[in-house]
Amino acid sequence: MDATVKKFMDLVETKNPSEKAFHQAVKEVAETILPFLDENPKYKAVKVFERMIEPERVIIFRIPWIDDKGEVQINRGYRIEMNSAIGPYKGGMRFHPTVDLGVLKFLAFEQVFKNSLTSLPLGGGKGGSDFDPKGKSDEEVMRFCQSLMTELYRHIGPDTDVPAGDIGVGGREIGFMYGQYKRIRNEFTGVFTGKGLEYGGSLIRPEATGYGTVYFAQEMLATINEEIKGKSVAISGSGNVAQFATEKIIELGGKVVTLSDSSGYIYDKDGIDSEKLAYVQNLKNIKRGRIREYADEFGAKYVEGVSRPWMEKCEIALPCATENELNEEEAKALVKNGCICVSEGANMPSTPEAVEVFLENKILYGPGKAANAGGVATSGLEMSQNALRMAWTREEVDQRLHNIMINIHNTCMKFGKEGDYVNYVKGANIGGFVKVADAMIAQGYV
Ligand code: NDP
Ligand code: 2IT
Repeated sequence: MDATVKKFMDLVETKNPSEKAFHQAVKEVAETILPFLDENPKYKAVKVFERMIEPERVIIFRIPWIDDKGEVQINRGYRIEMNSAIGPYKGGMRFHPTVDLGVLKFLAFEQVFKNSLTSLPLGGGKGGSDFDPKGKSDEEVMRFCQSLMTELYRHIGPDTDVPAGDIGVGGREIGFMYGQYKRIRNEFTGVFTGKGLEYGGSLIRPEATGYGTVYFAQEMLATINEEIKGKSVAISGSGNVAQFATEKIIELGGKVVTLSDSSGYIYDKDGIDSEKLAYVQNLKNIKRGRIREYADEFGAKYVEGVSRPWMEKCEIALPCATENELNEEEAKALVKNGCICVSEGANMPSTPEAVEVFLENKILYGPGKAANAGGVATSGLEMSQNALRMAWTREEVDQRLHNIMINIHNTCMKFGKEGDYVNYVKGANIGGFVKVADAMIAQGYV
């Protein structure tokens, strides 16, 4: 490790012990930002980067609720208000048993750069709970969401902090949290994004992260005169992001051969078509079943206990499940099997060693903070529509989303070009950093 990065990381690790995911996210950014600071001393002198790794505010709270058996349950709630230099805190809520302070700080930190890349006025935040929605009844989820919001309402607002969905938080959970906020505050306002269409949601927001990840892949492929049409695509996950990445790949003439959940993955040599995707959406969103059932229904291969489909042959890989779901060995297998493009729908799905393999082999690699920014960008568009008290058409929102992804790609090209190769990691980190850093300098030591 470079000595400057090591010194910086020693400080981060000492100050934030046992926050491994946060260390990983900061280190990845530090590797490109610290050299950039040496070339641009105006940022270094006022310690902008040192300030950016310190959240503006962290809220941790108790969430008591009663389960269907009448027993008291206690979860922990969080909201990390990371950076508001360029707009209100913005970022999703995650409900998953692995949620802790370090995970949410990594996500909030990434969100600051991602939101800046969208070119919309969005600061960075993230929140959630160690609550596991799996196996809970709708009533239990509602009681939990209401208890969470009974505390969180005092910290958020349409011009302060605007949460949205993430793992384990979809339309159902957002509805319950929004309802409780409105009830307590007596305000009908755009305090959440990802809302239902009936109460202020935006068309295309559910599709946006998956579509955006594919639009970003399209842009990367165009730089080497390639396209999605006719290519085999491996996708992990089968939730919101994976479903709509699949939908867009099908529309563009690619062939999706894998999907997964935390129990295993399916490989369908014939490809997942629209009809099979509709089955997955019903299975996952309505029945809340397991991906194994897809294999039973369509006679595809199912690998139990392996959630990561990366040893299967593909030309494009879209990791759309969770962090660190693609390691060095899997990255090497992807490259060896002819994969030319990795576009990350998930946040930090590739380990640092895997990223190294992609960069060394000079394949197209779009890191999450650029490639999955379409979700939060469309959240920004939902906020604009709420402020205008208007709703744009599906075509209009999709067009704006597409243009934002093209712009993010251009920003990455601008800051990431290394000869013939585009280092999108460097491009996204520096491209995201500059706007936030300039705003922080303009606002003084706050
Ligand atoms: P969902 O909850 O809708 O889906 C998550 C999927 O990933 C499920 O198939 C789930 O399987 C699987 N998964 C989750 N955790 C694990 C794990 N630890 N190991 C293996 N599989 C796992 O979430 P989203 O689709 O919204 O989010 C997916 C990723 O995309 C996350 O990294 C999220 O941060 C990122 N993202 C999401 C955005 C959004 O707008 N929703 C925007 C930008 C990024 P199972 O059902 O078995 O749990
Ligand atoms: O990681 C992310 O960008 C999200 N989960 C979406 C955040 C948002 O506010 O739409």
